[in-house]
Amino acid sequence: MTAPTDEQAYFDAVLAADQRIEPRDWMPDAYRANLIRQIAQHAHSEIIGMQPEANWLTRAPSLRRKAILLAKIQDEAGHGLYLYSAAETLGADRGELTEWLISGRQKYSSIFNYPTLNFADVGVIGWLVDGAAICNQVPLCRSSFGPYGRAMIRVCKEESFHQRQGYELLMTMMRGTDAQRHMVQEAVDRWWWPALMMFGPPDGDSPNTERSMRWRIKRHTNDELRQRFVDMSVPQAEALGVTLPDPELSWNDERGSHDFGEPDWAELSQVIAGNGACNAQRIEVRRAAHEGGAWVREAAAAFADKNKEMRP
Ligand code: FAQ
Repeated sequence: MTAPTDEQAYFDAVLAADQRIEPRDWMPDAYRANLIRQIAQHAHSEIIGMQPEANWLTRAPSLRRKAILLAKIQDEAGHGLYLYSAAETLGADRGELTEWLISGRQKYSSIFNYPTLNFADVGVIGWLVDGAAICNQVPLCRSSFGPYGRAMIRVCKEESFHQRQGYELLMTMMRGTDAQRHMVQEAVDRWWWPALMMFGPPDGDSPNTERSMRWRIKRHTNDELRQRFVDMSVPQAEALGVTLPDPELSWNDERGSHDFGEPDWAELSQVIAGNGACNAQRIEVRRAAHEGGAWVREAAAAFADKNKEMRP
């Protein structure tokens, strides 16, 4: 492709050809700001998302379950780091992003503001929360911004393992006692609707979707992905032997998809606004970890300075 002299025209041509914008390419300020917004929110979600499952690390019922859970939580930390790195290629400052998370200026996913009340929650988070994350993130592998799309490829591979470990845990519990089956069903009842809310508000109330799709950052609308997730989850629930807590859920032959009930959008707004069950606790834990880690950052900076001085 010959590069047009006009930078905007070149940017438009790259998007029209479904190619990638790279960090050194010219890009509109609003494209850059929108990417930083989404990538930072995504990174914060991965980091805050470690907390609900970490609640069960010390009480995992076997060494095997503990090792799996530990590996999964460590993966989430890694995802956060790839994503902060991707945001840095756009000129964002990682320290500033963390400050913005802690001060409430930037958001993170609503889903991580719900409590994990029993061990089946670990399985249900893997199955439904990581399942929803995969559904949302596989199309992001084709995001127009190179570093984001490439980070997503690796993240999605790891999310697949997370989803499977959750499903396998639930299968095991469903083959167990009545009490275990009850725990699984009770956890599904609590997580189903919040999982549907992960895809964001309905399309009519989603201010960012139109522009993000035009810029090929997002490839599908919130409602399209929510529908895909419902269609994917119904047969999985049947195979598991659990009931999804939606009396309106039914197959629609004409549409070739499931009809389903309306999530409680007022609840989503409340959780996003900081009023969910665990918002305050999640931010407090993150703040304490950040402050507790100050000495590591200082030591790393001092070490880097020392190395610079010693270089010939
Ligand atoms: N929670 O105009 P839209 C994971 C905000 S997966 C909180 O539709 P957009 C893996 C939105 O930011 C979870 N806020 O926005 C894991 C916007 O506010 P703003 C993270 C939400 O960007 C699993 C406003 O509402 N995944 O962590 C939510 O076009 C297990 C209006 O919304 C990602 O972040 C919500 N649910 O679409 C980790 C994926 N929904 O910024 C540990 C990448 C919307 O204008 C354990 N992100 N908002 O002030 C995306 O795909 C998109 O950003 C959406 C939202 C789909 C989340």
